[in-house]
Amino acid sequence: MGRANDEAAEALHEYADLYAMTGGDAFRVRSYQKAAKAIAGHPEDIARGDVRQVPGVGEAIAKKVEEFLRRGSFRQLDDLRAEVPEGVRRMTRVASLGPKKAFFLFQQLGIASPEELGEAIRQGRLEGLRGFGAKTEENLLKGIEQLRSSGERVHLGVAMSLAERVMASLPAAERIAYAGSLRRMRDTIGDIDILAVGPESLMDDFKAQPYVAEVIASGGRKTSVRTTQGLQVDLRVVPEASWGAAMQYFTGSKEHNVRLREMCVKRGWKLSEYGLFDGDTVIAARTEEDVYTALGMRWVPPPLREDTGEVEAALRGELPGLVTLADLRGDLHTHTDLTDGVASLEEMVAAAAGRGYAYYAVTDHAPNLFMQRMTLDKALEQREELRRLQAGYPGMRLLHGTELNIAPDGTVDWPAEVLAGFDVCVASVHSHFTQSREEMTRRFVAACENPHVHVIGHPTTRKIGKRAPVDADWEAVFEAAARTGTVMEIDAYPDRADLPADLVRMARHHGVKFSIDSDAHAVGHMENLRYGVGIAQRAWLTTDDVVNTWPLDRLLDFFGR
Ligand code: DGT
Ligand code: CA
Ligand code: CA
Ligand code: ZN
Repeated sequence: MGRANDEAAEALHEYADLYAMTGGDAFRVRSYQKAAKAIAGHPEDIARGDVRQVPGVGEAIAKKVEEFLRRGSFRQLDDLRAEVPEGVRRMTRVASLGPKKAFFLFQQLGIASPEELGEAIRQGRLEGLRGFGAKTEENLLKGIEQLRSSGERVHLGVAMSLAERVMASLPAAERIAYAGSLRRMRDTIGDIDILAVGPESLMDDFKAQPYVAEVIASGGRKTSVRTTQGLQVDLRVVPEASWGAAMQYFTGSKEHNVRLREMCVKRGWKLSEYGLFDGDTVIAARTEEDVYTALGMRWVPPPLREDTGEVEAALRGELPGLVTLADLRGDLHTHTDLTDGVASLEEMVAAAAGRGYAYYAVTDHAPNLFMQRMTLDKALEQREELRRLQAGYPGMRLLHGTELNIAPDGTVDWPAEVLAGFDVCVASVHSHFTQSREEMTRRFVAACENPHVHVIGHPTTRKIGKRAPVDADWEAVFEAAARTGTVMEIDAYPDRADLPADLVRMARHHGVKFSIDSDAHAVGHMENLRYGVGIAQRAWLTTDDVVNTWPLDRLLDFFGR
């Protein structure tokens, strides 16, 4: 996927938001959003081809995109940006405040940022305003606090594409890699840490890149910049001879490094970014493996380096054999343009085959997500089409599934006899996010107890920086999942990252099994599985824990429970 696609899609999404905010027609808002998704998911670089070939992109949108490709913006976007202050746009990131309401508050009361909104609520200035009752105000205050505490961190997907762009932009480097929280695959990233071996000119190359908005600090060994997206990137140039020690040090975590340093102190050694030393003698520095081996332990995979037992396990030689991307044999949660995906069934299936899957489930939305206009007839037609396609893919089993909606009372869209016709039923919460903990727990437990529900999709429903996780007694939910053999999903979409690693670990202690799914709405989204594998690794999962690493027979047996 070309970067131009992502940037144009981002601009169209922004335009759709601003357009919706300022009272634009909902139908057109949806068509901008659809076009943005289609462009982001389009396999060819639009900067080289014709954007009109992307499905869902008509003449009017194509013109905007072409102007964007020429000069990084388009006139209508400039106009709306001028009309809506930056702080008002940030207000739309407050959970439960839609774009229309945000603009309404700006026009009616002059409220122009999330901070001002919090202040206005506390001063009672919203009282009596239509659509802003006490419960709404309480939810808004929660959303504002959540936005504040999530600070400037970005999700892993944003940070990873930027890091890959930075590394590709410095061809003079003999060696270059990312370290820090990104290498540990945390779900949010504070800043990007890049290490390189290379000539002195590397720093100047770096500072001259188009993605650099501001140079924060620069010296011979380290340069920090702020990018046009607002993210900080630290580039460190290190000597080849201490590459391994530098990678070890700057990968962190701080807590993991503290534990290693304590071990060194006991032996009278010193561990730094330059190496492991006994006095002036270098014991290890060139590779990370050398450093860990010298300390009497196995090399620790970066996602485990959080001081949550990995140091002890590495010393005993008992680190888990972590699940890897190559272990995944299929995907159990994907969409097509029958509902809100942007690619056709044929395209998605062909892409899955291209990835070498042994099985692939199509799980479009079910009728209770009304916007998607799904019907049983459409689902059954899709099943027929899938059966026809099957003949062309002897090496890959196509599974017909659905993504059901878990209603507030824990029931799902279709009666048992309809559900029984699907190979895979994923069930997810898509509404009523603010139920009490007791209600939400009962809701999930009921979904687990439904014998036709195989997988709970994106269980916490959080969207990083946008929507808080739902409140549930997760111990009770996981206990029910383990008891009923219901799989908990690790939704690999990086703005979801759901379940997060800490809850995966908790669930694993209850004996829960997991599926790592892309939740792809476009061909390009299938790539996101690597982020799901990152979560699984951070939670110490092995192939035995992850059902979509299993052969199909074992998987279907498990579903048949
Ligand atoms: P972030 O950026 O907040 O997502 O998290 P990290 O882990 O990338 O943290 P960062 O960028 O401050 O530092 C990168 C790594 O460098 C960190 O994980 C460990 C190492 N490091 C940085 N400063 C220190 C320090 O003062 N002591 C120790 N032991 N390690 C440090
Ligand atoms: Ca960092
Ligand atoms: Ca840093
Ligand atoms: Zn969903």
